[in-house]
Amino acid sequence: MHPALQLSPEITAAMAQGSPIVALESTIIAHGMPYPQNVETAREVEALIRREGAVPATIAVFAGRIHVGLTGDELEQLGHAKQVAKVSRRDLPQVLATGAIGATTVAATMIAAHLAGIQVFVTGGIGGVHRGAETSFDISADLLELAQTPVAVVCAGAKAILDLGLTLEFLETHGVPVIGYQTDRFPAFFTRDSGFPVDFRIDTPEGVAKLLAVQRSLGYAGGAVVANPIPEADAMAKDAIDAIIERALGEATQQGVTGKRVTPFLLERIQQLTGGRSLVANIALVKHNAVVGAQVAAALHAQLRSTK
Ligand code: PSU
Ligand code: MN
Repeated sequence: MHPALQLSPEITAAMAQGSPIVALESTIIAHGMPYPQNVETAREVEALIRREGAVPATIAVFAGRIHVGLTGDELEQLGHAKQVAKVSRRDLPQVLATGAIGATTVAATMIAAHLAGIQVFVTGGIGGVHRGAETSFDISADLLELAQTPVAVVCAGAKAILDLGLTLEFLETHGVPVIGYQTDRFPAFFTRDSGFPVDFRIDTPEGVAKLLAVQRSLGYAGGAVVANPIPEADAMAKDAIDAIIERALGEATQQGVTGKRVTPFLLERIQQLTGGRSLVANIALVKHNAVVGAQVAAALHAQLRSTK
């Protein structure tokens, strides 16, 4: 094991037994949802993954180590966001070097998962190409990580705060397959259809696992996006959420928000402007992703075993 990693007893045991493991990020806890729903959701997501027969590995940085599998106390610390750094690829060496507390983004969680040998990762939504990126150059490091690190990310697509068309173009250029799980359409987080198609539709965990196993066997450097739409019953009305996103984007520009603050600013404003309705949807879709991600991890695990 890499010396920067600190595995929890549960993860150590899971690795020794060869159980399927699912990585989870922590920026969604520290900077993506308010307290206490963030910590409650994190615990519920872990429980759902266990119920599906896999082991959850929530990842964050404490005292110079990357923790893989967190204690209840560590989850609580992350939940009270104030002094928690948002850690993407760029930030990881600095936060490890200083010993600060850090919540890992999709990019940094992929790095940690890969170091630990975990191939499936569940989150809510990935970062992407921001609207206006042709002048701001604001493209999430998540996309570049997907291009270079072999971890599959199960998500509900990406929020329409982004330019989803450009996000998909970027992924195509970098050779990252975007799989629609039981859908032909790329989902837009709160809604089931961004207006863009996915590259490949796959309807079963075994089918997804097969594609991932073949991708691995070809020695590709990068990962994959498994886009799992929010359940119909929890989806939001497109017009309502679009208007709120426009308003939040306008405020970000007006207030000169740039760099790593952009995404957390927009997430918080959307939550405020929807009066918490978006948070309910967010929690529902993350839980759904946890179930699908655990099933994919179990299927991948079974396939890799049978081909050994
Ligand atoms: N999108 C969401 N919820 C989130 C994030 C993105 O709908 O919590 C978080 C994830 O951790 C993601 C990060 O990896 O924001 C992307 O930040 P940036 O755009 O600064 O790369
Ligand atoms: Mn950015």
